[in-house]
Amino acid sequence: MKLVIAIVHERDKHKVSDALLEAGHKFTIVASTGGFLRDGNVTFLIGTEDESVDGAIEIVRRWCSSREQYVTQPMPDAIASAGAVISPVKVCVGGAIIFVVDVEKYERV
Ligand code: 2BA
Ligand code: 2BA
Repeated sequence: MKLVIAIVHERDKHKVSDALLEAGHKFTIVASTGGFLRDGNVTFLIGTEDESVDGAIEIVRRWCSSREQYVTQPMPDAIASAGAVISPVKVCVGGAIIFVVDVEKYERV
């Protein structure tokens, strides 16, 4: 068994969860926050048999779109207090970030 951890943009949450449900996956959605942009995102935890991992990833891939965003990077305090001006930088966010990890034990008690 594997645990698929998928970090998805808030805007794609409903499309991904509807498609996962339709395909019969069991999953949990956790509200999360990107460390860099500090925007809300959601983390899907999908516990699934090995042979269904690719199907789950394909669903996430299909329903998550990448987008470009301009951000002003957080500045270290010392630089900010010196009055430095920084210009926004363009970052590409998503589609989705996916990790797959082995599940040592799965129990429903
Ligand atoms: P954030 O940390 O808010 O990052 C949003 C986007 O900003 C990233 O998009 C990336 O394009 C850029 N970015 C992030 N950290 C950066 C840095 N130190 N320097 C320059 N640019 C940076 P994605 O890579 O698509 O990531 C989307 C979200 O997925 C991230 O939101 C974070 O919540 C999560 N994530 C990405 N990589 C991760 C990792 N290795 N471990 C855990 N979470 C991760
Ligand atoms: P929910 O997803 O809200 O599911 C509540 C209950 O509905 C489940 O109880 C199960 O009896 C049923 N259920 C869920 N998905 C189903 C599906 N695709 N087809 C048929 N019945 C389904 P539990 O199995 O005790 O799960 C309780 C909660 O634990 C779930 O809440 C979910 O948040 C999490 N969970 C369960 N299995 C998971 C897995 N494989 N991966 C990640 N999270 C899981």
